[in-house]
Amino acid sequence: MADCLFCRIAAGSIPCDKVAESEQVLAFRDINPQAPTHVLLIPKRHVADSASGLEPGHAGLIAELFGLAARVAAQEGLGGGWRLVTNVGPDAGQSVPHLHLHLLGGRALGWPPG
Ligand code: DGP
Repeated sequence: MADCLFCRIAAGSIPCDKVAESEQVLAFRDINPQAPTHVLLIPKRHVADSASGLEPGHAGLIAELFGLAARVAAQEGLGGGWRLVTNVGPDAGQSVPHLHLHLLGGRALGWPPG
């Protein structure tokens, strides 16, 4: 989608600090990090605005998102643990309507998140 920020990052027309990629997924550092490691994982193609738009046909993509998250966590040395978050809608604070996971780690994250 031409007017979607993360589509433009995936296309390379807006720069990002890339940490990894797989066939369908791009991982890059969040511009406003909430932890020492804060990486966003996005499908390169705009399949849904959020997790609420996912369908059974996206199973392979979802596995790839989680698989790349685990690879990045290992790459970042997060042996002590890490967290994946996906915000859906305004009450969750979602600001970019392109499905994405936040990978957070590098400090004690606390639970519940607040
Ligand atoms: P969410 O609030 O769940 O929609 O998360 C969107 C995240 O995207 C937020 O943590 C900040 C990040 N972000 C917004 N604009 C940019 C950008 O231009 N580059 C990068 N790397 N991250 C961005």
